[in-house]
Amino acid sequence: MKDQGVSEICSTCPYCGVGCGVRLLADGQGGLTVRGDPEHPANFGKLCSKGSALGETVGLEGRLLSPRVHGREANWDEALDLVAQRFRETIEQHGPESVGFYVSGQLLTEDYYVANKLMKGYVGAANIDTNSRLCMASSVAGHRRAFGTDTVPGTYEDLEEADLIVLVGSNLAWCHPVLYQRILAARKARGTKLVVIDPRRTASCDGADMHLALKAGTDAALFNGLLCAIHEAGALDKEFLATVQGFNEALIAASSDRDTVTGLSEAQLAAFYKLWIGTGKVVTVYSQGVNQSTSGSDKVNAILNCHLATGRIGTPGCGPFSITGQPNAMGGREVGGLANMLACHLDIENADHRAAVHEFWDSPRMADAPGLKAVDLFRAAGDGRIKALWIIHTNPAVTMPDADAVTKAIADCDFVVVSDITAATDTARLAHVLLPASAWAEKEGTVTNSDRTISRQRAALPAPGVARPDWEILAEVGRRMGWREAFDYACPAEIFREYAALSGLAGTLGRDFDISAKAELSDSAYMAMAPFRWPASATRNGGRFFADGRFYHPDGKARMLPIRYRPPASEPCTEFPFRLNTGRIRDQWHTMTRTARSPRLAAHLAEPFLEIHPEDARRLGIAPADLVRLENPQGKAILRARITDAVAPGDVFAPMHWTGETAPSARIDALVAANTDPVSGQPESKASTTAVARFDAAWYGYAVSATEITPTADYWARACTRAGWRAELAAAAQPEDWEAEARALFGLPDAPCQTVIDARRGVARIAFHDGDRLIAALFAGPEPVALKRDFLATLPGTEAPDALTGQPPADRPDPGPLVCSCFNVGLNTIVAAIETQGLLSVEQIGAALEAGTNCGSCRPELASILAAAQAKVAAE
Ligand SMILES: Nc1nc2c(c(=O)[nH]1)N[C@H]1C(S)=C(S)[C@@H](COP(=O)(O)OP(=O)(O)OC[C@H]3O[C@@H](n4cnc5c(=O)[nH]c(N)nc54)[C@H](O)[C@@H]3O)O[C@H]1N2
Ligand SMILES: Nc1nc2c(c(=O)[nH]1)N[C@H]1C(S)=C(S)[C@@H](COP(=O)(O)OP(=O)(O)OC[C@H]3O[C@@H](n4cnc5c(=O)[nH]c(N)nc54)[C@H](O)[C@@H]3O)O[C@H]1N2
Ligand code: SF4
Ligand SMILES: [Mo]
Repeated sequence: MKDQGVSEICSTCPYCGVGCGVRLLADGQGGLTVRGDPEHPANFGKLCSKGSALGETVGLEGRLLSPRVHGREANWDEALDLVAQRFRETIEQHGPESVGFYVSGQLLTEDYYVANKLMKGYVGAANIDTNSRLCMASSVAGHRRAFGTDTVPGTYEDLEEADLIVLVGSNLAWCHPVLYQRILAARKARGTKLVVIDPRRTASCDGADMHLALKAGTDAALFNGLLCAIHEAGALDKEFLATVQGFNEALIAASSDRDTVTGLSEAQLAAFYKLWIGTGKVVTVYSQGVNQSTSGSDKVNAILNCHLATGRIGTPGCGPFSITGQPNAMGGREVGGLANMLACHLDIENADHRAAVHEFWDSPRMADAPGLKAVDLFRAAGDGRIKALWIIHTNPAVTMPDADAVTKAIADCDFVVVSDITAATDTARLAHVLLPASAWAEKEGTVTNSDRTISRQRAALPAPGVARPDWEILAEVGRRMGWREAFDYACPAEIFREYAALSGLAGTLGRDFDISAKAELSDSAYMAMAPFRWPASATRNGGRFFADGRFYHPDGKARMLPIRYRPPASEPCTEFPFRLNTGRIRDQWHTMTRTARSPRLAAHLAEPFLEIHPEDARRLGIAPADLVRLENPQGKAILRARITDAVAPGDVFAPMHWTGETAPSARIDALVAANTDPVSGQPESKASTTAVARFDAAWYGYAVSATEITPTADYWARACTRAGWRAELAAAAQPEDWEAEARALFGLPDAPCQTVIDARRGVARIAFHDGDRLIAALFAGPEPVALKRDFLATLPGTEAPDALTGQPPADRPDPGPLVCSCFNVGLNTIVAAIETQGLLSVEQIGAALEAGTNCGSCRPELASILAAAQAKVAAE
């Protein structure tokens, strides 16, 4: 859709499930300006740090620009014919169950629709699963058990109309920043109370009234305790309970659980229960701390039980709110991306549903049973049951639990196809055939965000090389496998119409996902389609669900489930005493293939780390900036220690983002056990166990360079900077020749260099120049090297005559680690301004330095920097 006068294009951010609207302006030379869409109902013009930096990530370096077959460049016909032929032959010889697709909640709905149709209707098996299995599957299972349908009842407005918001296992401040800012704004206006339930203190706690640091995995016991307290307080909604089955059984089960397993004090529990029960308008938001658990579905139902028992569902400011992670996680659930669902909320186990879809597609076959879920799909690839696997828009060699085993399974599989936009990912490296996809801002389609709003993604840039949209690649293969008519789509609008028509059929079968009002949309109306919330049918238009007491089980009633707390699958023991929690950081997206290309996003946290409690660190002899080694039966890792009481003693936390490309020893999923929830099949990504020890490095190094650094040390982590690259290094043995080490590191066999080397003490500083410009420098020593890192990172490409001192000149103070990525403001600058200008609030910091005044993603951190500075003053 073009804005009048200006050639801005309205689209949707490709990152999180908030689904912010963006306005795109191409400069005609491959560049793109991105701003928030003031009219989009998800964000009304706001963007977070990742959304604001989108323009920095659309460059073509690293892009996969042409198909590759066995590592060599190929044309589309050759690559597609090979894929179609190998899949067809495998099916002929070994049956439809011998092939699989592993897809992604980042695919557009149209891509997903074609993939699902190809597998379930034409291959005739259901071995298509998605990374949403690692993300939303427990919420899907919980919703289906309680409501008879996988539906989020509420809308984003509820976050503004609630009087209490409870974040359970959600670091909303970093993972859904625009929603967190919407909550903080409402809080300012109406005093909304905010409670965070998370074993770890996170940025989301900075704005909260209460942080319940429960013991990992005990959420079900906590919400069982709440259900009992609701009952005891006489706070049940008896009228609403007439539309709910299973209350007594749920209460009996809850009463036999003990909320003391949460490790929270009686006073904390009582205060939380009182607040929840005493506040009419409550929204309970939950995310991966709930879903990624072997009791994830039960945690979800324990939460839903409390909302059903009080009738707090589907009315303004009320309801459980499973917040989706990926931009189209919700769309994927709607369109049947999971191995145990059909499209449009139709059930694969239901013979009538299967028959209806079969007839609608007029397809030769139809899957008649659920397929393999992600963890089992890769196990089957590893043991030869799956002989041809197509991985689309996801990087499982990094993000699946037991990632080393998954990497081996992909490597061992007879035939692996990967569709990606990035040439070198840990998964792409294992493919027999690589297919170049068009990226965000180069293609057309739709996505559904966390509150059921369907928005268009639109193209503003031409696709580079011969890249093609994912739906088109899938349709090409479908046609080449012999199903010409079924996959003869000319454009995404055609796919969308077919999907909308199928949803109408689902509507007649009594399902809620019905967008049949869009089934006759013209191509131009599809191109201009404004965001809308489903349902969109002749009888229903948007709105909330379930306040009317109408649910989607055959009897029309909801279900409360009897839930009993179960601990995580692996309990800490003598050998593996630590509980390993994992998750996200503010400025990186998953395996960093896009966000790591933005220097300002990379500057926020430039290195993988392990949060560990000060007592544990002391006991293990781990000092600040030391490296730590993790080891468990699945794998090993080396990360930087970050000693903090944000985690409980015995717990450690590591981010999920680093990969073979960015920090090979920090692929944390190598240590995550592949234990899954028995109902949802979702892996327990947040509760493995591990041993932790200090990593005894013989030397530590820091390197900066104008060109890409490719280290080989035992530990390394690299990030891009405005001036080139930076890297942290460490190894168990000293190099024999420091200068040779540095030359290999930078790929500079002949460049002139300055050196300060004391081989006996193990100290080396080496700088390479090209004329009078510094091109690379290495600083190494036997201890973690104390340097002005952020300053040094700016030096490549400049004269920097004193680079080897490692110190900035007096007139150029070191800004310190980046806090505000929009205005490039570092920690030291902020602390200095607080101290010298006597700043007293986040607003005053903004007025003085601009920090926090654009996207707001760093406001929680500014608040904690301010609090720390004030505490320091108070102590002085
Ligand atoms: N910056 C950024 N934002 C993102 C993403 C990203 O990669 N980067 N990814 C997107 C995606 S796909 C997703 S799914 C979402 C995820 O969004 P979130 O779920 O908010 O993010 P996580 O950091 O994975 O986990 C949330 C919290 O769960 C806590 N937790 C661990 N165990 C437990 C437990 O037993 N109980 C409770 N109550 N809490 C526990 C962790 O300490 C962590 O702080 O983020 C989306 N947004
Ligand atoms: N330990 C641990 N592991 C986790 C989690 C956790 O909390 N802890 N969280 C899990 C969750 S919730 C999620 S959602 C997953 C996410 O994990 P993944 O989906 O595996 O991670 P991404 O980095 O998002 O992978 C997306 C890939 O698609 C490529 N790509 C980008 N755009 C396009 C496109 O338009 N078309 C195609 N074909 N490819 C494209 C990118 O280059 C990249 O390789 O990780 C899971 N793994
Ligand atoms: S909150 Fe940030 S990452 Fe999520 S959709 Fe909005 S701009 Fe994108
Ligand atoms: Mo996710």
